[in-house]
Order: sequence, then C-alpha cells, then structure tokens
Amino acid sequence: MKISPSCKLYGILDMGYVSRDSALSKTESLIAAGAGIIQLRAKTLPPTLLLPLAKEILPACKAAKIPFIINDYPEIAAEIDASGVHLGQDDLSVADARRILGPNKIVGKSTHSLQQATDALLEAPDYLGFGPIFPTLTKPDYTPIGLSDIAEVHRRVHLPIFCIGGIHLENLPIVLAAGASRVAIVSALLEAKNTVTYGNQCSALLNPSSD
Ligand code: 3NM
Repeated sequence: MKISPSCKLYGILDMGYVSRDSALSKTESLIAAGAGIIQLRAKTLPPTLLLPLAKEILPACKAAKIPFIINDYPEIAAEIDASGVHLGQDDLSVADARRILGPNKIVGKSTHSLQQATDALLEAPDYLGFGPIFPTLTKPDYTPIGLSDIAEVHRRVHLPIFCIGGIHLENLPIVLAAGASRVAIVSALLEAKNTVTYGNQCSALLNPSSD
C-alpha cells in the first residue's frame, strides 16, 4: 500500500487526546471525516498496551482501504501487518524499519526544517511530515517553522509531504496558500465538538474540486 494522490488529510489518533474506550470510535470518525491515512500515536503507552489497541483499530482502516501507520514501533506494525510506521528524527533509520517491516510497507519520517526534509530524501521514505508549522501543545518542545519554507520544500522534495503542527480549520487556508497540499491535523480534529463535521470542512478545503 502506498499514499494515494487523493490522500490529503492525515488523521492521527494521539492517545494524549483520546480515552482508551473511545479509540475505535474516534478512528471511525477520523475516517468518516475524510482522513486518507490514520496513525496511532501513543507516546506514553507501553508496547504491551499499544499492541492490543493497534489490533483493535487496524480492521477499521482495512475496511476503509486506507493505510494504518504505527508511530515509533515497526515491530508492532510488522506483527499485526499494519501498513507501516512513522519515524522521528531520533528513531531508527528508514532502511532499518524496512528490514523489520518487509517490502511494500509505508515508512514516513518527521522533518522539522528544509534541510532535514532534503536530507531525508537520501533515506527514501514514502512520505514526510513537515513542521511544526505553528506552535502546538501536541509537540510543545519544538520551534515552529512557519509558512515560509512550505513552497520550497515542495519544489525540492518530490514525496508526499504532510504539513503538521497547530493546523486547524481557520488557518488551513493560509497553509494551503503557502503551498501545502496535504496536512496532518491532530488536536483540532480530536477535540472538535463533532470530529466528522469538522474534518469534512477541512477536507472540503483540501479537495476544492470535489463537491
Ligand atoms: N509532529 P496538532 S507537530 C505529532 O512537526 C506532531 O513533526 C509534528 O498536532 C512535527 O495538530 C505534531 O495538535 C503535533 O498541532 C501536531
């Protein structure tokens, strides 16, 4: 499975915002909201608890025929035959993740500057995260990079690029105007009063030609 051209909205099930009991229903809401790829991100959950959670969410993504990505744990992704893994700058290399996952899996990488994004090309990931664009409580220790490099990163890096960090419905238009075509939205979607409605409004901005 690869990232499809129509995949514009990355839904991240960040367990910092979601209770264990609502994880599956939130995933279903993200899918109904138009997410074309889902990531399970659970920074404080031990692998023994992440595994059953990932197993619970995988079928919903399979049914929707969209990739299901596990943050940080290629072994868990391999064990449950998830679509792939998302790596940070300090994680194992893309090549090592591919060795664990086997062929035809998705390996994504976080980048936090133009330089990191062009450097990542050497590792040949399947997509990049690029941010944080704006300040965000979801990743509070990172310096926002702003809008100014978005156009340039798209000129230099011919991979799917998901702009991320502090993006919500109100600032999405300026992110798109700066040159983004895909975004990952975490807290704004998960904390919205109605995730499906909110996500559909974001999706409409991301897919202007589809009615
Ligand atoms: N990664 P929100 S920013 C998980 O820049 C994550 O790599 C980032 O959450 C990066 O939409 C970020 O709530 C947080 O701001 C995104």
